[in-house]
Amino acid sequence: MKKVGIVMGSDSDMPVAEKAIERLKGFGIPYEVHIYSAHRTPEQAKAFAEGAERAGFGTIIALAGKAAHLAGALAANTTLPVIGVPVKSSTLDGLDALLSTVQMPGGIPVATVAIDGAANAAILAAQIIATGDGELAAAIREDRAKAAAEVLKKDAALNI
Ligand code: RP5
Repeated sequence: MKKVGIVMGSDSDMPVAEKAIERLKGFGIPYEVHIYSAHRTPEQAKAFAEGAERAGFGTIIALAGKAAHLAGALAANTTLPVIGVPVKSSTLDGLDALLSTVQMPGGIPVATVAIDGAANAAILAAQIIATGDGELAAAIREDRAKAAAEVLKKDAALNI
């Protein structure tokens, strides 16, 4: 199975990254976690993106806060799908990171999830990997069915 690369701009992004890691573990998807910054270690970020396909990655999740250019910088150097997670780590409540991540110029897309939306990023990554893996696709369907059943259980328990 193809791996998912989780790249964060700083170790301070780890609490958010953990939500993605938990989901990928739940689906049994292999992953690697790295700290490469678009600004502090631009060469290493570029090298990772350039080598990612050859290294067996199927998609990359990039988490960054503040002037969050990491997802875009990785996307500029690979044709693998890149999922951007804007991290709420600034005085602007993550809106800065959201806009920095989502407003990509034409031709270099980044699939941007919600602020701190690392769990959804992992699910989207799983869905991308699952396009070539029927067993994983079934596991994702099962996961959704379980989540739906939980909602319906809560509905049935309403007593107002
Ligand atoms: C970004 O700046 C990182 O992704 C992080 O979210 C934010 C703050 O980084 P630190 O100053 O905590 O290292 O590049």
